[in-house]
Amino acid sequence: MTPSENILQLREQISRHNYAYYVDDNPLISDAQYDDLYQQLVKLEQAHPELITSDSPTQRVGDQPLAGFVSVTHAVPMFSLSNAFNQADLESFQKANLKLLPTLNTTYSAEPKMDGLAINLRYQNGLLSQATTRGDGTTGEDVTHNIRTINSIPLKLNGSDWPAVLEVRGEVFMSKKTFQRLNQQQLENADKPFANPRNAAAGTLRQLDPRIAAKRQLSFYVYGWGEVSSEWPLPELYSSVIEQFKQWGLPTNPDADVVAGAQGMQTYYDELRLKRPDLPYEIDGIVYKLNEIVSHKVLGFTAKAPRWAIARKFPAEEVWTELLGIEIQVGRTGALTPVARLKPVAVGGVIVSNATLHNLDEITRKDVRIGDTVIVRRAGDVIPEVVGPVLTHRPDDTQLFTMPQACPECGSEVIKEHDKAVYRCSGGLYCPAQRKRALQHFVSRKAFDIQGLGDKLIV
Ligand code: I6G
Repeated sequence: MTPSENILQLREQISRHNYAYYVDDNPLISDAQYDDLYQQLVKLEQAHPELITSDSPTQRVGDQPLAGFVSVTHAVPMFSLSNAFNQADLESFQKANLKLLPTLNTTYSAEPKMDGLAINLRYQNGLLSQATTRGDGTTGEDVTHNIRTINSIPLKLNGSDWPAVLEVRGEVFMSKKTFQRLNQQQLENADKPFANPRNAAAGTLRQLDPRIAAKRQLSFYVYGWGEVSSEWPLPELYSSVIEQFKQWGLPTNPDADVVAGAQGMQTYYDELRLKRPDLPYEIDGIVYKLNEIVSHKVLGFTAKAPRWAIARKFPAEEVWTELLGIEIQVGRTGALTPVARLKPVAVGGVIVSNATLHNLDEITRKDVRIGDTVIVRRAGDVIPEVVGPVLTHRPDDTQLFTMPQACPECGSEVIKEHDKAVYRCSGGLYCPAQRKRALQHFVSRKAFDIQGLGDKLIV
């Protein structure tokens, strides 16, 4: 075998094993065997640098950080989706489409809506040439350097029957497992943990240095397309397009399905809601698309979204836990905020042990007592909140909460503002908590933006 043939064979083997490992979650060889293949390739390429091409697995991670991000105008705009919040919304969606197209075949593809970021991947002659964020739908940012580090995204498509220009779209996300590992590392390095996997994925794509993205291990599922050169005979069904993408080596969501009518959509929803806590990734709903592509052409788009697709959102995840206590936080202006100390509980992909209770009026209105079993909710990026007590589980020995008369930080008198729900420490800058918060505010980006004087130094 010539070195050139050997190199091609090793690349092909490595990308096959990448797919088995990162997409199928079913490695066919040991890590040591994989490393061995990779090192063979590295050595051969070192001996024959003229044979290195950008689609080689050794070229995923560039070694130079970018100076900045470049804006890219999408060849075909990236739309968003209309939302449905209940079954009635889905029935209206179907009815409206039937009105526009009475012969409509109401078979839908159904797939989990990943809680990540939409990305456009452009392949030219089968090679990944550019990756762009959605941005405002018209213009995004070039994040090719980071996207190339995602091992499940092929740098070169399988086969040769792809169109010369093929843009695919999908979601970049971070699995729950990777997110937990990353946050553990953040804490060990005294860095701030990410609030949820979506923020972690967004923060990773925003890195200028691809070596950081490579360590963070993002994932990707394809769900659509943008510009495609005309020689490709687009299949008749959306599900067949996705199957074709899979054949070309692109990762597709294994939990996707094809369902019949509004009833089929409901059944898929019920089943996925039950599976949701055990899925390896966070989702915030389900996307349904008419499976017959001819109907996409007839129905077209509103100003913002396709008429042939809809996202059914899940209600915010709610869990029960114990309210261990209520502590007081003193803010920059002296306002006292009651904070619930909770028995740690997983909700919306993060462990929650504190939740704001806003103010005394809220606590009274919700009738929340220390010792209660409480319902905690977290919707998307929102700070966790206590929805209310589970009255059927209220023990006999719960304690009512009262606002302190003296500031817990400095002992100064607490004053209730007339006609307002706010209680305030009267200590001003004598109060160490107010001093600290005032200094944090002074140096923050919103105020004087003093670099290098972060929260860690202000104690
Ligand atoms: O944001 C999205 C998530 C999932 C999508 C989407 C999707 O399909 C499974 N599909 C389209 C067509 C769009 N956004 C615009």
